[in-house]
Amino acid sequence: MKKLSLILTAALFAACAQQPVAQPLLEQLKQTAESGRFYYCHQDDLMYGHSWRLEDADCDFSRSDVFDVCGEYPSMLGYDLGGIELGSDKNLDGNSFRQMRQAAAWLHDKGGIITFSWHPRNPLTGGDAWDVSSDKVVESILPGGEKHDEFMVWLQRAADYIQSYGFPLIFRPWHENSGSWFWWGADLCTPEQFKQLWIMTYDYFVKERGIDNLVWAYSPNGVVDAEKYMLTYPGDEYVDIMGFDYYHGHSANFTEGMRSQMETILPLAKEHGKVMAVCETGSEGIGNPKWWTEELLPSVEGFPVAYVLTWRNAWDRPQHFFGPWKGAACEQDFVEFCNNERTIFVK
Ligand code: BMA
Repeated sequence: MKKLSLILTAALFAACAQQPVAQPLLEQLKQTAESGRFYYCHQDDLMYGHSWRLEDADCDFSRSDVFDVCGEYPSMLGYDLGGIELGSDKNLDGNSFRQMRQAAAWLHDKGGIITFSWHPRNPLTGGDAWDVSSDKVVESILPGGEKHDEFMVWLQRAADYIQSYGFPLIFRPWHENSGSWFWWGADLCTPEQFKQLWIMTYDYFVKERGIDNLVWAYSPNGVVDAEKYMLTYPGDEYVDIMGFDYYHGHSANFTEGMRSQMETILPLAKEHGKVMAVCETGSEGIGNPKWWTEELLPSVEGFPVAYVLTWRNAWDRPQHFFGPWKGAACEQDFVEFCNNERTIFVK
């Protein structure tokens, strides 16, 4: 059983992306990674779980699939901004933006950390984030593009929401860009356009809006080639975390596949003075009941990673789960994972 210990140290002002308010969080992530431990993060935890979800009027956020199984909460929550760009009350998976903020504050008060991803709609076609029918989308939203002004309103809405949190957060925009399943993916824009998109986002948030509570995470998917990883890297000034997304099934052996990612990224993270993290992972439906201790833990063994995020437990798709839940075959194994000395949970 472990308690989350918050280690806040004096700020080290290196040449990196984070702003003063985010600095203690970044230091905490660095020190945690160096200590050999990592935060366990679960996407959409507290909002819903396998076969349950919050009602709109709910303001008690104590239910959690993770807690149901091990009696402790994930030390990190992953939430998604998808839908905020349109001014919606709920995100793309039906979570209320208000409740996400309340639940995040609830876990933050217990020492927890929040990380945001963003699956925004396609600003050119009107489709969703997965609409890759045009390779002109990124171009269209960059300065001078036909959708630039509209897209700046999307950024403004996302910035307003993030600003309403008032405590440090991890922001992981434009993720999995090494694949081509999102409109900002590898085959849909040039590396230069991708970097411009990132820098435009950063400049608007940080320089124009003065948002100083974000730690910025860069997270391509499944890249084992250092040159490819760096091809779309926006620059040290704009990134704090060098992470990656990698799922079970990407290669024949998950553990080896994960380790190859980190063998590529760790030297880069060291060279650039960044923190490494597993920004998204999981095995959909967790076929191996010992996945947590037989596959996930060995995959990060010996690597300094600040956190490991497993994706969501959909409440309406019984096989679409990546975390534990009461009754799942992996229940007991997850308790062992929770009790392992490396993992950090919140009581
Ligand atoms: C995907 C799936 C979708 C979901 C999306 C955004 O991986 O889980 O069902 O809508 O992420 O959260």
